[in-house]
Amino acid sequence: MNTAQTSALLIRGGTVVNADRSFRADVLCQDGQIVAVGEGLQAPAGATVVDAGGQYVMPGGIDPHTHMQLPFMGTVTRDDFFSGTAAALAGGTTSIIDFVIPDPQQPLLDAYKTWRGWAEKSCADYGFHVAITWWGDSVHADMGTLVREEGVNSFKHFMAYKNAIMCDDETLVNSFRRALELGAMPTVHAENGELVFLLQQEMKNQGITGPEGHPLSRPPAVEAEAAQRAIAIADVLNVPIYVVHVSCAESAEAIARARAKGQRVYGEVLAGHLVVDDSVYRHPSYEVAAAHVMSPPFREKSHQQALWRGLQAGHLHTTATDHCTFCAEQKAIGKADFSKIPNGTGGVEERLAVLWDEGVNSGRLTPSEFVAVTSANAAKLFNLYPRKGCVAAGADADLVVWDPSATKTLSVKTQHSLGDYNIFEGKTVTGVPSHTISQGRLVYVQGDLRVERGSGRYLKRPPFGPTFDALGRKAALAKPTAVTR
Ligand code: URQ
Ligand code: ZN
Ligand code: ZN
Repeated sequence: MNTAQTSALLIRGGTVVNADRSFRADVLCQDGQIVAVGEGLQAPAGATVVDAGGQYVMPGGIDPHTHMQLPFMGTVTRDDFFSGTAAALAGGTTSIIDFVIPDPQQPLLDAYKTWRGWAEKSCADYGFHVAITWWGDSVHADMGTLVREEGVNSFKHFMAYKNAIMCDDETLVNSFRRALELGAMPTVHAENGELVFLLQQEMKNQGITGPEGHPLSRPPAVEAEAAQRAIAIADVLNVPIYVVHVSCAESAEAIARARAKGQRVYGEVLAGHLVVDDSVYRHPSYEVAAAHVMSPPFREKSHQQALWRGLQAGHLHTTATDHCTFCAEQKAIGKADFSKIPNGTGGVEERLAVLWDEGVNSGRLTPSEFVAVTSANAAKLFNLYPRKGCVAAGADADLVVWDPSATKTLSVKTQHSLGDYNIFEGKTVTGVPSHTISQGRLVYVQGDLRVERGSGRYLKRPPFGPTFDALGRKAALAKPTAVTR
């Protein structure tokens, strides 16, 4: 008998924070769901009671951008779906949306089945965006199957990574139009892959082969061109669009301009891009500089204010991590040629603490805005709301009890990720999870991780229908379908 099916959990004495408001309330969970939110709730016999006095009780974080167990640039990321979701839970994130990335010409459904198999070991709930890396009749057909039968309602397009997974405009146009037909959200990695390729050659021709060449080959203009192009294509086709890892002011401004004229464009910001700058690429140690090679690259510091302003203004909507961890020996693949350094950094465990410390403690975000950008908006945009992303009766019992006065120094020495680097190394934050609850079970308690391999569930995300929700997105016609394992 699964104990989660019978034991109750009462979180008492805390302040509940949802995206719309904060209020004093207890939270009662039973059989994996929140069953009551209110003051003075009684604990049923045998219930576990968590004292949340002086703490916040918030929806578990949703990270809409991770790459666990990703085969990429000749190697595979160090975190698999178990270690990566365990790290997420340790940081208060209770759901991830990862990516199925088919090889060009590989049937989408084949790749989807492979990734579903890999993800079986997850210990937190997970969904998949499916990448469109080529175009053909079978892609058109498989997109329909994925939406109608597999609960995929978002399709990713890499505009970078020429000679690998890069989409040309023909693929973008065909796939965006198909997504609109299906009620799915197209998302883009917006960098002009042709320009990146040419600038990489130019750097190397000038004898620049070290990691310092990485940001030089991907300046903000290369990202902004692709962001503007993707937004323009979406505008002509009248399809919503979600831009992942917006890293620079120019892209944020392009999104703001489009939204100001009523276009449905949504933006995602990585925790890393909010606090790490491009000085890392000039570090004398190859290992340190290479550890920070990810795309789009960490930018000159002034871009960070534009990203914070975007989150505050509401034209950037979600935060993520793009958790994609490679260790030093893997990063060494590019020792003689920076364009071969596997792109990716970690952060799935640190995202909430970094956003709280830099966002709420600084006064940039209210606690409710923190919940919006770490959980609720991702749930709404990818049609998991209100099952996920809010503390309310009927929602999944995915919660984080947040101690706003506890401090922690983020470090590779204490992280749960299997990566061997931490891009937030040495950063001392105030405000960390004291408890994480997943499916109504205590999975993290004051540093003690109590995860169960394979306990995570695949999240089916229905397509959007013809009506609109609070974010201007087409709200789900169908209720989120039952949980499947
Ligand atoms: O581009 C991505 O999002 C994947 C391949 C992770 N790597 C990265 O550098 N962002
Ligand atoms: Zn990307
Ligand atoms: Zn990514």
